[in-house]
Amino acid sequence: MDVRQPLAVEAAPYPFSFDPAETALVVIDMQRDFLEPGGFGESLGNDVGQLRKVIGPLRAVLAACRAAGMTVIHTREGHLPDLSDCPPAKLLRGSPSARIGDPGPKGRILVRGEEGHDIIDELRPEPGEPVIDKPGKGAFYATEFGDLLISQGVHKLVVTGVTTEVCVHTTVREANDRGYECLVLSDCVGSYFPEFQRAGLEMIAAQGGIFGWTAPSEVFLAALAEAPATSRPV
Ligand code: C5J
Repeated sequence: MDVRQPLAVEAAPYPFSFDPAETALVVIDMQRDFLEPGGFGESLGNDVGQLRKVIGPLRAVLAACRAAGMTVIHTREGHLPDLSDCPPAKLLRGSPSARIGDPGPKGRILVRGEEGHDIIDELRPEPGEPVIDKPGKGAFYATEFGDLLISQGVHKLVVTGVTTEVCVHTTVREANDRGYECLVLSDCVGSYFPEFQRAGLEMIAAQGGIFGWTAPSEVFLAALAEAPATSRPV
């Protein structure tokens, strides 16, 4: 008989319970293209410095989840070098200073294999941690993410990364529709726009948790620290 008790995080709109053995930490798009000058984020006119405050808290969460033996999955938004997986509607949208596929200081903008497309050094995946390359904003669309969650026996997600109102929201909404319960860590997700950060977090937990829960990382870390050694996967 399994006598493990789930852990509880003091979250909004009410406590989020989880078993670390069946929960994945998802780190969304912490790529140079979004966080460093000369990439996709800056080409759209954004102040990329806004996202850097996420790095410190997310490093602490990543370390704790790894130590607890939780599944850790990273994602990267980007396209094949021939851009065959980039719909014209995305490629031609707006009037950025540089478009997807154009050359930039860190290689071609938002193209797989380029320096700018990769995850920042501070949050580099460890060997064995899956990295999902996605052409869209959501992690499920046109990727192996859904199958991976099923094969790993994952039922709940702790979601982090950038940006709150775009790829984080899209992924959490996709996950919610597929039956996953998602906790979004409020200081481990970031937006270029402070007002979108606030509203984006409020939307998730509004209406009784319409598509998820939110909590600061320190509260999640406190709950994870309660995990008995025996409940940790090896
Ligand atoms: C955007 C993302 N904002 N990772 N991508 O285009 O949120």
